[in-house]
Parts: sequence; structure tokens; C-alpha cells
Amino acid sequence: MEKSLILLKPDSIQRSLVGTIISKIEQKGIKIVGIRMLQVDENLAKQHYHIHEGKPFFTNLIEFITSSPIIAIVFEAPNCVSQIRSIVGVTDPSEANPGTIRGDFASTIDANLIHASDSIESAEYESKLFFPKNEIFDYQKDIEKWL
Ligand code: FUP
Repeated sequence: MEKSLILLKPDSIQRSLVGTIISKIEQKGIKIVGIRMLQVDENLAKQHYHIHEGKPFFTNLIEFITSSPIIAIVFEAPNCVSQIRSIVGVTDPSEANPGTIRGDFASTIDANLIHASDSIESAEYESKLFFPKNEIFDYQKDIEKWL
């Protein structure tokens, strides 16, 4: 089954939006298979955001993601990556549609609340950065036959 890695960035926790954001994804029928709270260090931040190295916003991005604890979650569902990207909304919250997480709760691109993997390949790479194998769980929910 397809998986995606989500990070609830420092602003999600500071603004007490953790429950609200997780609910929006969970209520869609997408299953949590791994969850942990952590303080990201510079090394992990740079590995996670390596594709943005050299861009003008890179330093800010690293400072922001390391500024306060985050919550990392692995979700699982059919078409998990694209389903979650739709719920999250586009990168710049000022352009994100109402009803999306960024559209409803964020207003600036450098505090856009949440990271969501943009492909199956990046989901695999990112999940390995944030989770040991034995903290991602393979289990069934009875409700799955209704989704
Ligand atoms: P997304 O996949 O929507 O999180 O967006 P990107 O991977 O393109 O960007 C990662 C993060 O870099 C964004 F969440 C915010 C930051 N960013 C900026 O600050 N300015 C930009 O112009 C683009 C991205």
C-alpha cells in the first residue's frame, strides 16, 4: 500500500493545530502507520531538504524547521501521496484553495504548517530519514472495507 511522509512543522505545534491537521487527513480515511515527535537538527534538516540546497530560501527553511519540535507521521492509503497533497494545498498559502490545510490555516510561504511528500520515491526516502523500520506498522482496520 502507498505511503506518504508528513511533517507537522514547528508552527503547527506552536499554534496548537496538531489535532486539527491530523483530523483532516485521518477523516479522509487515511491511516496513520507511524508517528513521532522530535527536534530536527541541522544535519537531518539538510538531508530532508537537499533538493532545495542553494536556493535563496534554503537558509530560512533550515532555520525554521530546526527552530522548535515537529511531529513526523507516515500515512498509508491508496494514492496516499496525491490524496494528501490535495488536502494540504499548494506551497504558498496565499494561493491555496479554501478547504485545504494551508488555505484555511496559513498565510505565508515560510510558515506553511506542513510538509507532505511529493512522490512515492520521496516518501520512501523521507520515511527512512525520520523512522526506523520497526516504528512503521503494518496493521488492518475493520473500517477499511467501508472506505
Ligand atoms: P511543498 O512540497 O509544497 O512543501 O513545497 P517545496 O518542496 O517546493 O518547498 C519546501 C518548502 O520550502 C516550503 F514548504 C516552503 C519553502 N519555500 C519557500 O520558503 N519559498 C519558496 O519560494 C519555495 C519554498
